[in-house]
Amino acid sequence: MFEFDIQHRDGRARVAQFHTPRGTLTTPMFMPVGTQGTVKGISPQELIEIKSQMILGNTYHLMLRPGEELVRAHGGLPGFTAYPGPFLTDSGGFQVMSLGHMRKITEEGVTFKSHLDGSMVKLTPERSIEVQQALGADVIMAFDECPPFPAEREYITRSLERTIRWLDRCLSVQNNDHQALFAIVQGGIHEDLRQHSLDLTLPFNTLGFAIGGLAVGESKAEMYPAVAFTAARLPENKPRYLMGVGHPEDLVAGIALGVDMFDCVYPTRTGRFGYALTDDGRLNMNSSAPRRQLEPIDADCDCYACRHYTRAYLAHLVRAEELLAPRMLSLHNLRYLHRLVERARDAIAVGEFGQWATTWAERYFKGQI
Ligand code: PRF
Ligand code: ZN
Repeated sequence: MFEFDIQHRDGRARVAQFHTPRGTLTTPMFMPVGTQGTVKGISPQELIEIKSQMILGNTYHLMLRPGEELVRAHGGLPGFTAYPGPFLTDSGGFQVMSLGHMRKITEEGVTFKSHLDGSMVKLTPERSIEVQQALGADVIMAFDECPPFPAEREYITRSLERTIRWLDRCLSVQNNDHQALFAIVQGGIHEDLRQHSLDLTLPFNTLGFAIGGLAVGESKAEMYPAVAFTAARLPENKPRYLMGVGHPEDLVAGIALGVDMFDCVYPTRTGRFGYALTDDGRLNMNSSAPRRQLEPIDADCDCYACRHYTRAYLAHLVRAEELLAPRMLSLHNLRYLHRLVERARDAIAVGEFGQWATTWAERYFKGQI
């Protein structure tokens, strides 16, 4: 049910078709984040229109509210959300770390105080998979621990070793063939710890592998080498997913290093804050310049906002705090990242990825204020 067919290669970058039960995905791809069972402000119809492929859901949020059984009663996330395409759910471990209070991590799992009602909740590898089975995503993630940054080497080591034992427990309860479980490589920014995690993770031979533990506060100069090291050692014929990344430049850098899948709240979050992504950098719609500009955010963009509205109108909506502003900026920003990976794929297909990436980056960073 899951196949990963590489169609083009250019350096370490590749274009592939990832076949899943709910459809075939073309990678490299950017996956919009729909934590609460909705990509904030964007309808499923709009997601289809901007050519989103796979949507992210979250174990932690959905098990606490509305509860995974309600989602199961709708036939899983596609029925619940009315987005008919493929989904991926994260296992909850990362969100417990960033949102749960008074968490206690033991070999058994993580106990934490719900950020919603303060009740004590337990999440174990087995429970995470059970919830993800109820949510019904096509790709589900192993229950891991993502240590904070910075963390002691000893802590990262003990944590990644426990993550492997948790992976083993996840696989022992993941018994259906319509959900692919991806393992997550940890190890922080240390090459030897990444290697240690790889040595323990790769033998499980899961249908895909994620690079976790990055974009948690380290610099990009620390993150990129860790991505390069890890991606180069993951199997060639399986999808590679860089979790929680990223910004436009991270997508371009990650694709160059052989990453196939990305997700991040950045396009929707920065859109809600009034920023629009363009090839000339990030445009602040709260600033004075766009208020008089009669052109679209991006003349090359085919999103609804760029086809219908001027920068001046959108800047007006932002200033007036109208609901349409965060919606249209989120829509545009998502489409920008989808177009960015589409352009990267086209460049890879004709063997011009390096040149395209350099040209793109020069313009993007020249435009940054
Ligand atoms: N593990 C999981 N989810 C994640 C991460 C991780 O390490 C990250 C790291 N940036 C984002 N989301 N399970
Ligand atoms: Zn647009």
